[in-house]
Amino acid sequence: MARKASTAKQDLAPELNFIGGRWVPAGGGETFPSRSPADTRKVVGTFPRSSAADVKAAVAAAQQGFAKWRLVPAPQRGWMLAACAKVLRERKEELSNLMSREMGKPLVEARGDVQEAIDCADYYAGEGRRWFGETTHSELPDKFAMSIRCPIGVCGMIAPWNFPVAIPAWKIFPAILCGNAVVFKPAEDSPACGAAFVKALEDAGVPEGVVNLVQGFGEECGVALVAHPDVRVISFTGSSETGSQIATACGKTLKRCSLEMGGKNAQIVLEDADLDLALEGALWGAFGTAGQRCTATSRLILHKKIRKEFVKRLIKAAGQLKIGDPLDEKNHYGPLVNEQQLKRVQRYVEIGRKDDGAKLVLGGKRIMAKGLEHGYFFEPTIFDEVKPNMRIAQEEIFGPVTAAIEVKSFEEAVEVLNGVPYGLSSAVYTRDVNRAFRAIRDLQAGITYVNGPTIGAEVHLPFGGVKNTGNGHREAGKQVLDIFSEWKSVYVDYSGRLQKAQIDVSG
Ligand code: UN1
Repeated sequence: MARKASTAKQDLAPELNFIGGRWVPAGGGETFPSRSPADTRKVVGTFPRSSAADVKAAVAAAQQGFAKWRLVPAPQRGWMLAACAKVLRERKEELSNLMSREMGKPLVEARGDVQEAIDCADYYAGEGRRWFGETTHSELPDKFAMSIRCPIGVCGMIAPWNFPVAIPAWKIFPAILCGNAVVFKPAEDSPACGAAFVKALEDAGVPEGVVNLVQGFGEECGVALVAHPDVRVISFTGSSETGSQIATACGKTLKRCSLEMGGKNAQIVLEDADLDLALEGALWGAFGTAGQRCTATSRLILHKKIRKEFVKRLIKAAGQLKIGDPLDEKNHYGPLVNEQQLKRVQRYVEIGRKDDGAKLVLGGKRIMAKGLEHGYFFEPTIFDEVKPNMRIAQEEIFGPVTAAIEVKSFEEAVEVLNGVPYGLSSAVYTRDVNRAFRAIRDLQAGITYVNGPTIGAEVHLPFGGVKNTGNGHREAGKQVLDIFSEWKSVYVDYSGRLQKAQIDVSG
């Protein structure tokens, strides 16, 4: 394989793979372009189109990296994360700018994305000194017992484009804190962000082989990563369909697999809610990031006493949102990420209008205004009089589309919120503390907000969902350490004789 020397430090996002501490092209020499969704004539960069052979090389490099890294004391691994936080902080503006150009989220949100990665590095840097196990008493005399966390090996990270720095950070920082090595495949819609993130880690001093990067497409290199026998853990964020295929493949090679998938999140607004607050929450939750968050508010469950008023005010406020160039700070949101997403959103608008028979009360169209016609911009879209079983109220759309559903009571609101196959985020707006706590107890979701929108999870709390949203794991928080480490129980017998557990002591 022709190998280029490592790139200069000032190169923000090298257009190469990163394997064993070197920036290299794909073995087959193939490439693919990353285009700006705000103007597809603009190419952000050209990245390696990797194959199974590249994955093999990256896994081999990761195994070598792992052999040394696992022996570095956890607090020192934490220091490395502190160094990563510093470099990310220094590059925040450049990274945010690149992100807005590459995947289209507005600059202010791109800064938030990079900040989430910085927060993550800071948090897990501290966890390096809290890599605790437990000590306990043996049932036998002169015997010591404890449990310790151990690294696992090579972890494959398959990340989405919608949080192209934050989500890789959620996955990679805790994994390497636990002493593992990583092969990271960014989404094909955000390769530049993936490369820039890995470059920051390299420049922070992460040793060679510990973090490896393979660019390309799911079918060509993602599948190979999942199938590789030396990869012990797969962490995936994306659609439930792909997640299910990954879980099946991981089952065959008995890999641990952590899946973070779809959502159909709802905000409940009860009749006693502060409507101004609920309105701001709905606007941000439904249309922030053009609705392209797995936590986005794609349903509004509204008490019948306030539905008409709330929808009227939402139409007015959403109608005033500015959509356009994500680098222009006056705009509220930018384009959808690609043509496929645009078509998906258009298809769901048709389904909502025709098949479902819901009432389209705002938007519903691609924006073709002058200057925006080369991008995938879409109007803020609201459906009213939606019934809970309609497809637009059941299936994930991933765009600036929300569906208003009327309910008669708190109990019905809970039932409607729970009546979908997903369970990631949920929100309830009420001034009644009793109903707030009942919602916390009864809503089937991994996250519940009281008087706040469905988006905006913080890195030191567990993140994930129930039902088809996940497979029982949680990212972020200290809970993610259970994905990236193995527990070992240790017994030290200092009696100098054979002691038989369950036999020498009987109750
Ligand atoms: C995602 O969309 O996959 O809670 C993650 C939020 C963000 C993370 C979203 N902090 O909205």
